[in-house]
Amino acid sequence: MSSMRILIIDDNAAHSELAARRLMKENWEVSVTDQPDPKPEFKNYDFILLDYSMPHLSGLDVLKGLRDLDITTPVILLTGHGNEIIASEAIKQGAYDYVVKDTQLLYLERLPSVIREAKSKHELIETNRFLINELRRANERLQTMTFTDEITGLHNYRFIRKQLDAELKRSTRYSKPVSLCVIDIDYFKNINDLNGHPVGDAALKELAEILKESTRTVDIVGRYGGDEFVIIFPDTLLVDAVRLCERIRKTVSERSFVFGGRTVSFTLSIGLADFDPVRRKTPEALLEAADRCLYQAKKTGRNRVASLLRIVEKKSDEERQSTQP
Ligand code: GH3
Ligand code: MG
Repeated sequence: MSSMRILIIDDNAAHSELAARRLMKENWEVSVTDQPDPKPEFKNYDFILLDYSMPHLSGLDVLKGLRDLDITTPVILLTGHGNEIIASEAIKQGAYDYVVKDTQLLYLERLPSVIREAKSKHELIETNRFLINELRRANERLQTMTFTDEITGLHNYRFIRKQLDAELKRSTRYSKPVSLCVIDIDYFKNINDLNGHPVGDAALKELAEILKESTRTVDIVGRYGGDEFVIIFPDTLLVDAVRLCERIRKTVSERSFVFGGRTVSFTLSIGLADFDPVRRKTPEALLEAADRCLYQAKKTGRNRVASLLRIVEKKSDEERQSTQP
C-alpha cells in the first residue's frame, strides 16, 4: 500500500493541507483540488477523500458524476458533525466510508486506518467481481460445450433430446404440429476410406452449413452422432417438412465439394415423422418412427426421402392393388 495515490477534494486549503500532511506521513502520494466536478483523471487515484461540508456542493452529485464517468475509485467522505444522515445516504450511493471531522483534529489520526480498511474492502470487492465474471464466463463455455457438437458447431444429441422434449410438450399443450427428420449420409464410410478422415470431417461441416442455410431459424438442427443429423421443425406439417427435406436431398446430390484438393460428392437418405398426440407423443416414439423411415429410404436405394406419409401412401397403394380383383 506504500505507493497509494490519494486525491483530496476540499475547498478549504487549510483543511486539505493538514489532511495531506498527515497522509504523506504514510508515504502516500497526495494531491489536492478544490474543484469537485469529477474528471476522467480521477481514475488515476487509488482513493478520493471528499469533503462533504463544501458549500454549494452536493456530495451525492459528485458520486453520481463519478459513476457517470465509470470511475470506480473508492471515495471516503469527510463530514462535519450533524451530517451523519447525509453521509450514510452517500454510502448507500456508493461511498465507502465516512469520517466525522472534529475541532480538535483528532480525526486526522484516524484517517490512515479508515483508508486502509476501505482499501482492503475495495480490493475484496474487485476480486469478487473478477471471480464472478470468470465464473460466468466458465459457465457459458461449459454450457456451450455441453450442448454443441465439436466438429460442426451444431447442437448435439443432448441438446436435441432436451429441445425435442420441450417441443413435444408445447405441441401437446397447444395442439400444434411438429415434424422431425433424421438425415444420414449414404456410404459415408467410403468417403473416409477413400479420402481420409479429415476429408470426412470437412464433409460433415459442409453438410451442417447446408442444413443451417436451408432451414428457418426456429428449426433446430443438430448432429446426432457419426454421419447422422436431426432437424426438429416446430409448427410444421409433415407434408411441408418432406418438401423441404426433398429440396435438401436434391441440393446435396447435385453438388460436388472440394476438400483439400479432393473432389467429393455424396448423397443423403432422410427419414421423417411427425408428432401424434397418441402414437408419437414422446421423443423416443417420434425418433423411432423417423428412424424406421430412414431405414426404408436406405433399403429402397438411398438418396431419397421417406416419411410416414409415403409409407402410409405406399401401403395403401399396395393394399389397393392386393384387394383389386
Ligand atoms: P450407409 O449408407 O448405410 O449410411 O453407410 P455408411 O458408410 O454411411 O454407414 P456406416 O454407419 O457404416 O458408417 C458411418 C461412418 O461414419 C463410420 C465412421 O467411421 C464415420 N464417422 C463417424 N463419426 C465420424 C466423424 O466424426 N468424422 C469422420 N470423418 N467420420 C466419422
Ligand atoms: Mg451413413
